[in-house]
Amino acid sequence: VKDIKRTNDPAALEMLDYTIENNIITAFDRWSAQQPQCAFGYQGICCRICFAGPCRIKGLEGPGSMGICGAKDYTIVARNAIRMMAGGASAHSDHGRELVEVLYHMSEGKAPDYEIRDADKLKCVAKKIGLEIEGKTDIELAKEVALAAFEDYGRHTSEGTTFLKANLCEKRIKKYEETDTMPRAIDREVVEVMHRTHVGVDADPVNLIFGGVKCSLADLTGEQISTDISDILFGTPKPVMSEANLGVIEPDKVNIILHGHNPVLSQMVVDTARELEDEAKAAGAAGIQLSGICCTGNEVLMRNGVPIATSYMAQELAIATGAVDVCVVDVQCIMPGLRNVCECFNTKLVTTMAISKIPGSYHFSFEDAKAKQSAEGIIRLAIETFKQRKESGRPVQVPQFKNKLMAGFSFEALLDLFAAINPDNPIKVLTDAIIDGEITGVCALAGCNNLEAVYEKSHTDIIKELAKNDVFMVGTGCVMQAAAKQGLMNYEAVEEYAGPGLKKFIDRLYEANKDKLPDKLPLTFHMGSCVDNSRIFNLWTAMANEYGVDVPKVPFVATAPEGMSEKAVAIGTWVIASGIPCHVGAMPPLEGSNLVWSVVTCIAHDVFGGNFILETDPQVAAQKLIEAVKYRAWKLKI
Ligand code: BF8
Ligand code: SF4
Repeated sequence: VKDIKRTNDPAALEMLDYTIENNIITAFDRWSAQQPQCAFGYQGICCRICFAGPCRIKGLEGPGSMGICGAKDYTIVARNAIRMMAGGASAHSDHGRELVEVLYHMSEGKAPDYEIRDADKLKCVAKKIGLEIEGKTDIELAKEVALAAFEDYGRHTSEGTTFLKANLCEKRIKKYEETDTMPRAIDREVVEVMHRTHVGVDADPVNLIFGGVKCSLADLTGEQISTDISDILFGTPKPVMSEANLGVIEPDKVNIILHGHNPVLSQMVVDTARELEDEAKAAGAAGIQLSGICCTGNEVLMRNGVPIATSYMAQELAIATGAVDVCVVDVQCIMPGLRNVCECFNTKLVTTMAISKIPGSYHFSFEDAKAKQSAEGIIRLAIETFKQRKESGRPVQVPQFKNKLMAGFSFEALLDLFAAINPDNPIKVLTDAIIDGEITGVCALAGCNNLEAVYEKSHTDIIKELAKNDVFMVGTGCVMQAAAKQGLMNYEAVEEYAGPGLKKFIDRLYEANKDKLPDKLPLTFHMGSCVDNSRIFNLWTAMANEYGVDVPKVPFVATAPEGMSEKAVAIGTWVIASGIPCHVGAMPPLEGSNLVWSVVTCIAHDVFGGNFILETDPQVAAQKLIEAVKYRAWKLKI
C-alpha cells in the first residue's frame, strides 16, 4: 500500500514508508486488511445486544427486516448509537472522577504529592457552583468542591447536575427541563442508557435518542468537572510556546512519550523529569526529552509546553522511530498494537492504570498516595533503557519535521487577551468583531483521526478554508495536534492563510497583549484535551449571554473532520443539543435508518437548534460550515 497517499503529514509519510520497508505492522496496514468492512456494522444495523443474535437488517420488508425480537432498523441504529454515547460519557466522566478523588484525598492530607496550583480557579469554581467561600481555607474549599463533584456522579434527586447547570445559560436550562434531557447524575444516566437498550426495553427511536442526549449532557458534566479540577490541581493554562511533530524526538536524549488522557500521573512525570535531569546526563544522555501523544499530550503541552510527538493514528509511527525509551500510557485511545512495535525497538511500554493494561507491558500502578514514587520509577526505567539503546548502537529513524506552535488558550486565557482591549467586558471584543463583520464567526475544531479519510488532510483542508473565510478557530484533541504538526498553530499560518478580517482581529489582539505574550498569536487557538471541550462550551455560553440570546443564535459552528471514538459521539451530541451545528467528516453508523438519520440531521435542529452535518468531502463540509456561521451572523445583525 506504499503508493496510496494515506496522509498529508510529511513525518507520518516518511515513517509509513519506513514501517512498510521494515515489515512493521501499524494501524494503516490493519485498516487495509479490514477492507471491505462489514456493511451491516458500518450502517449501524447489526445488533449484538442479546445472544439470540447477532441480528442484521437484511431488507425493507418481511421477517428479514427485523431482528429476531422484532426490533426494526430504527431501534437497532438508535440503540447502538446511544450505547456509544454511554461509552463516551463513561470515559470522560471516569477521567473526571479520578481527578475528584485526587482533590478529595489531597484535602484529607492523603495525597501528599499534590497541591492546589490555582487557588483563584478554586474560588471561582466554588462560587460558580454556589458554595460560600468567605472564611474558608483553600483546603476546606477544595474538599467542598470535591464533595459537590462526587454528588454529580451519584445524586438520587432530579434537579440536574450542579457542574452543568452552573455553566448553562438560563434558556438552555429551560430547554433541557422541558425536553426531559437534564441529566440527574452522571452514573445514573449511563446506567439508564444501558437499561433502556437491554433486549426488550425501549424500541422508540426518538425516545432512545432523547435518552442519549441526556446521557451526553451527563458527559458534558463530567468534562466540566475534569477541566475545572485539572486547572485547580495543575494550573489554568496560559499561552505557551512549543513544537510539534516527530522531529521533537531527540535521539541523544532519554525520550519519554506521555500518552493517553489523564494528567494525574503525567503532570507528576513532567515535574519529576526536571529533578532527574542530572541522572539522565550521568547516564550519557543530553537530557530528558518528554513529548506527548493524544490528550495527555495536550494536557502537558497546555500547562508545561511539552512538545507534541504526534496524534492518535500515528502513535505506532512514533515508536517506530526507534528513539523512544519509554512510552507511558494511562487511559483511552491507546492502541493495543503499540506493544508489537515497542517490542521491535526495546521501547518499554508502561501502563499505569488498573483498568487499562496491555499484555506484555510494564505496569507502574498509579495511586495518588505514591504518585511521585511511580513517576521516579518510570523515569529511571527510561534512563536505563536509554543506556541499552546507546550500547546496542541500533540506528534510529527520526523524521526531521516539526513546527513551532503557540498553545495554552484556556477560556480564562482567551478572556485575558480580550480584556486587554475591553477590561470591563472582555467577551464583547469577540462578539463585536462578529457584529462588525471583522470575523465571520467562531468554529470549534474537535475530534479524532479515522482512516476512512486521508489521515489529517480533512483537518488541514477545513482549517485553511475556514481561515480564508475569516472564521476564528478554537479547538481541542487530535485535530489540534494535526494543526500544530502541520504548521497551522503559529503566526506564520496567519500570514499565509488568514483572510483579511481574521488577520486584523488576531493582529489587534496581539498588539493589545504584546507585553505579556511569548510570540505573535496563532491561526488556531488550542484550548486543550477533549474534556476541555467544556472550555468551548463556556465560550459559546458567554457569547450567548453577551448577545442576550440562546445558544442557537450564536454564530458558532463545530467540526470533527475525522471523528472516531465513542467520546466523540457523546461530544457531538451535546454540541448539537447546545444548539450548535456540528460537522462530522467520517460517517457514523447511522445510515441504516432513514428515520434516525433525519432525527440527527434535521429534527434535532427543530428541537435543540443544532444538528449534525454528515459530510465526508472536506471542501464541501467547509462551505456548509461557513454558510451556517454566516447565516447566524446575518440573522443576529437584523
Ligand atoms: O480525547 S481526539 S483520538 S485522543 S478521542 Fe482520542 Fe479522539 Fe484523539 Fe483525546 Ni479525543
Ligand atoms: Fe437480535 Fe433483538 Fe437480540 Fe438484537 S436484541 S440481537 S435484534 S434478538
